[in-house]
Amino acid sequence: MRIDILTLFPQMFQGPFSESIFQRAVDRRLVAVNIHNIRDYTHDKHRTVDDYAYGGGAGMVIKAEPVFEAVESIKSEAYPEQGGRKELPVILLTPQGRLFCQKIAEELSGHSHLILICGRYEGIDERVREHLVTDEVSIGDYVLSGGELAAMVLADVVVRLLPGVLGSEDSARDDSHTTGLLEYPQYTRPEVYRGWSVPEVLLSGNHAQIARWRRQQAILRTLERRPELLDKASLGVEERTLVGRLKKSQSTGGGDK
Ligand code: 9D3
Repeated sequence: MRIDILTLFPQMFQGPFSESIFQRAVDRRLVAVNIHNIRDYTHDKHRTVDDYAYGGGAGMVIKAEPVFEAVESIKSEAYPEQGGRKELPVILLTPQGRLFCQKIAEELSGHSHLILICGRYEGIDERVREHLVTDEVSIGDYVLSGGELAAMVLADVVVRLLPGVLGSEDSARDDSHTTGLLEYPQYTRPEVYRGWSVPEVLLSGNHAQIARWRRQQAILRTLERRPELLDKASLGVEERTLVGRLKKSQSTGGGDK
């Protein structure tokens, strides 16, 4: 997969993408990430990327022109034989976008090329949205200073899904967003730390019992912290009955595990 990121702050991308899993994917040519400074696509002496809003109001708006030229130049370079006219996701990171989740990441991981545009200031000229962008994504209901961190989150989540990126160790792990449950508690040595012991069952060597305990803990933890996840989680018949019973004891003020 190829990911091109358009930003006014290219330096922000230095650290996060040199992290282990991501860098390993780049080294193994499973993904190529190119960071582009929107300012490099201006033509005027002052390299102007933003301007006042028509109609007035505080704050600056990112100009359409350098953003269009950046996307068109990336497409022309990548697909010269099609005259740069290739349909691929051009995603604007914006608080107004659809809420990012594992499902959207899976959808995006099916494309061979993504272009991400990071917004800043009070916004971006609406013509970019209307005539260039194919998709708008937000990473959550909180206020970031710009789309850069959101683009990094999206890229990280998507790249992890590419075939061959995760070692068998990682991918075999039943992580919360594939089982639909939160993870079970984990322990490592020492067996007793400051008087706090590791649950007996984990030391038993009884693998069936351990698996059952972990599954039960995952369900319990999900019920306590993210009950809405249980509606979509894939649970067995007995597990559903267990959840039903636990919910009842919760509502009768059980407080008991
Ligand atoms: C001060 C401007 N705000 C007026 C209500 C709106 C606003 C615009 C741009 C608030 C934040 C931002 C910068 N954030 C993003 O560009 C952004 C974002 C976010 O803030 N939260 C979650 N996901 C994303 S994706 C891009």
